[in-house]
Amino acid sequence: MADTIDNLLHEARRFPPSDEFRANAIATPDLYDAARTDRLAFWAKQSSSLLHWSKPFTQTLDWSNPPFAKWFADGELNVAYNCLDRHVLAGNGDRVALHWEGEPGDSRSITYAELTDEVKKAANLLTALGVESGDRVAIYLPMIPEAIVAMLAVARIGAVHSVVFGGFSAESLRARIDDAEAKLVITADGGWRKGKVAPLKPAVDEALAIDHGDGPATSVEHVLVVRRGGNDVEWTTGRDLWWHEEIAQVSDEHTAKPFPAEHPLFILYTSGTTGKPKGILHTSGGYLTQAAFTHKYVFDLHADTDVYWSTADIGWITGHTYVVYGPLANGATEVIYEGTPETPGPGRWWDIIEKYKVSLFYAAPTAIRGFMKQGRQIPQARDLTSLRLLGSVGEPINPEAWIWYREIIGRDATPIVDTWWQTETGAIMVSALPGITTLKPGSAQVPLPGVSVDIVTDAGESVGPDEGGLLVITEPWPSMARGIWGDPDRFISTYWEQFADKGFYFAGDGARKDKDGEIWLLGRVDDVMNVSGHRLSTAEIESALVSHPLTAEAAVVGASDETTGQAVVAFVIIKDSQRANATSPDDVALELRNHVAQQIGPIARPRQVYVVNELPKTRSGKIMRRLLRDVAEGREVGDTTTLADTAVMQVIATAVK
Ligand code: 6R9
Repeated sequence: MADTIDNLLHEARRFPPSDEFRANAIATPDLYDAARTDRLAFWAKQSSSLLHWSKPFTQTLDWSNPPFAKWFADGELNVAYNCLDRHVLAGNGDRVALHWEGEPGDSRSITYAELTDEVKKAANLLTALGVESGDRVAIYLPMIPEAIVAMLAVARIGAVHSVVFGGFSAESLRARIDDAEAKLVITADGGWRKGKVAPLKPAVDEALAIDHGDGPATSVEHVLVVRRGGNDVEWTTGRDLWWHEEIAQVSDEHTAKPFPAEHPLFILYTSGTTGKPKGILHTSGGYLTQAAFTHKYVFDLHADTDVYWSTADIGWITGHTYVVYGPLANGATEVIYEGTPETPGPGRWWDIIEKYKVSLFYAAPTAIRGFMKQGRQIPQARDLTSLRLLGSVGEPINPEAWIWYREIIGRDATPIVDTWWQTETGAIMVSALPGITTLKPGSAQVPLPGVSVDIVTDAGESVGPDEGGLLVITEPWPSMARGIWGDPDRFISTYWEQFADKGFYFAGDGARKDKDGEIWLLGRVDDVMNVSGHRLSTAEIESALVSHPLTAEAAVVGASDETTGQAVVAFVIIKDSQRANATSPDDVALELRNHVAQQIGPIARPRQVYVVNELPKTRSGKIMRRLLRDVAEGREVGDTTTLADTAVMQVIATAVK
């Protein structure tokens, strides 16, 4: 099936690096040469030069028990020490680590020396609460500095964190607590979202009270509560503790003890489309190596001058690798922001960039398309000239959104890195390197040095230029998942069985190679549509829809159809500035159906185009097409627990009727 995914996109715009950017770029072409010559030696060198090893490793990769890799296994390090103490010892204690911006407008700048002290205190507190190396700690916090302090304190004592998106339901939180048998939950009374306090502690109380018939007993011994929202909370004496009261009683002296490279660092649950969430397990040395390497080279980090901002929530893998571990391992100065992009008004992100003079900015396509919907006047009213590089992650970025991002946010000058990776890969795998790669809007482009990616047929054969197939990773990489918590068989069956004979990792994404052999992501394989025997990708049709002046954002699904097997059904959001030109939904539908047919071919012409105000998205901004398929096929809408806003489906279902 893979080799019949039609390849239909014709995007010819090219953006070579400017001479100025190239001259100062951190990445140099010899990285590719070095990695090609000896991949393991390349990673060994990166690891020893980017990290502090308390006990240096002598072995790079142990692949004797695939797919369970061990990287740098005889080495020892402390992850938190690498992110904190060593920068202070190197004389950078006064450098700002975090510029934190609260949603109501309060802010705090925290230096590396201060952050190190905070984490030392928190580490002492965790130890005092009986948390030991290997124990699991659930973190359910808003985007406040304590979230980062908590993660690093857990890492510092060799415990394992499981961060759950603030705002996930009590039921989802409980499932994750139970699966990991967490001993401690760190939460807040509430956090600011959309101008009000969204309570968190009540959800923890509710989660811990759930009784599945065997009594409400849980593994949780304590709930540590940060005061943020100021909302009233109920209190279970003996179990619940205020963070600020406890932290005031512990010492800020703490020596970080080294742990073996393969010591578990965190579990992060990915929902997947079906079944119970998978607790993806990451360990220490390999993960931190690739986090630091990719953060430095993909974002062209000049740690002493850049101000970096990834807008990702810590509940997402992007928040782990590119808010916490990568930037802090590299001694970067970064911005973190508590709230939503449109609070108190639609320009909030641009205000933050202006305020902190952000130079490196990393966001999701869903946000970019949201800003396209609102119009360019909003960012153009701010001074964004500090920006010198933009990144994208989470979904394919449509070429039109890419161009808008570059022109309106990047003053038609900054490189854009479109970074493909997954919770399971731990760090970026496919991306341009700024200063080297000539950029192609809509393509994630090339595997990073030391990373081996291919696009293959169902039989695992490499596809030729201009052909589509399945994205696989053909060699182990340092930050790869080490398993699914408590379920090694599921790890094998989900990712490694498809191409067991070849030993490839199956990512679950469709992709194609262009004439230059560069990679274009086409969407999840589960979402591929089959229309009269032609396999059509979601990404291509959505990009065609977004290339029409009326459209800000689009989602397409395949709905069962008596004549064609499946038919394309599209859901589109109209740009605010085009509302006046889109008063008749029938005219809009006709216009967009014809546009797709003309851009791609008659086979891709949507059977229906529905104009909607919102699309169902996960908290990391991915469109949940499964739910739209339910609507398109007139079914009861399925499990919506991982939606950012559960009310959205109601509105869409009504709009469609
Ligand atoms: C980092 C992250 C992983 C899935 C992945 C793919 C999609 C992520 C992408 C992209 C096209 C990109 N994805 N980045 N698709 N271009 N640059 O998103 O992790 O939440 O685990 O999702 O996201 O489908 O397989 P995660």
